[in-house]
Amino acid sequence: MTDKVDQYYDVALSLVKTCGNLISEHINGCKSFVLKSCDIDLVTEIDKKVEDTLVGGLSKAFPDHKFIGEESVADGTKGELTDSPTWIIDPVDGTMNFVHGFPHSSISVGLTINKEPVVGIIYNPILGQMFTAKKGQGAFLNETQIHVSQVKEFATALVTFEAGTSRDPERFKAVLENYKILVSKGHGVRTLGSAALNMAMVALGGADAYFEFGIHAWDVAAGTVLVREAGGVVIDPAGGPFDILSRRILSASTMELAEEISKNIVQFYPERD
Ligand code: LIP
Repeated sequence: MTDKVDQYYDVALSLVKTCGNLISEHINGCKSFVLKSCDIDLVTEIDKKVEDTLVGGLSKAFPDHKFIGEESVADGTKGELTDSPTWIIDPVDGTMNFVHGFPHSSISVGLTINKEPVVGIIYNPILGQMFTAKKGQGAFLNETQIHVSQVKEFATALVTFEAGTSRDPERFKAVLENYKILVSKGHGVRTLGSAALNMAMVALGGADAYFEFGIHAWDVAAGTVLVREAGGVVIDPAGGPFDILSRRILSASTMELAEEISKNIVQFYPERD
């Protein structure tokens, strides 16, 4: 199995590097975009070009593999998670950042086999940050191994958190409540605008936890492998096992920290994917 995963990873990594040029060549200058679910949920032609390139290259190399891509799902393709090798792709994670030229956007490519995340690639081509991980083989930033921090207490944790891209009033109420909790109980809050890069910061040990309600599988599939391979944990924000289709996630450097954050935050339950 490891040999096969290595082969899958090698093809995906080469395609991600190629697609990185599409993002870095267009990060500056005004970019046209289309609205999706609301006025802060955007998509650009670059999102679609990156996804088409990744899906085209991977399906040519591995015809029996399945795909769940953010923009193909947005265009109506049903994304079904089965036991088959399934590529879960966010072509530009942090599209709002990309549109504004804020240099924190990433290509996020995860692979599941038997519904288990086994490969994660998160690439910010603007800053030259290539985060990679394969199950059982460690986590890396630009080929240097990385590890989570050893922070165990909420009071000394730097937590990444997002306002999100939906205007749902109930979700937004939980966001504001949790922001107050984070500011009053933790060391600090950071918002990168990209779930994948937030998780990469946890894997790097630069942040100690990340949680969010409303994300999709493509935002977090790659980051889940990266955090776990860096020695961290990924669970449901209420404390149970992580469910990649639940649209809920809590990742942290240690289980102690994850459990303390879980006990302190306000929960929100989006409709599952
Ligand atoms: C974004 C996520 C971010 C979340 C936004 C949005 P996109 O992904 O990375 O964490 O808060 O709502 O989903 O839409 O830029 O690919």
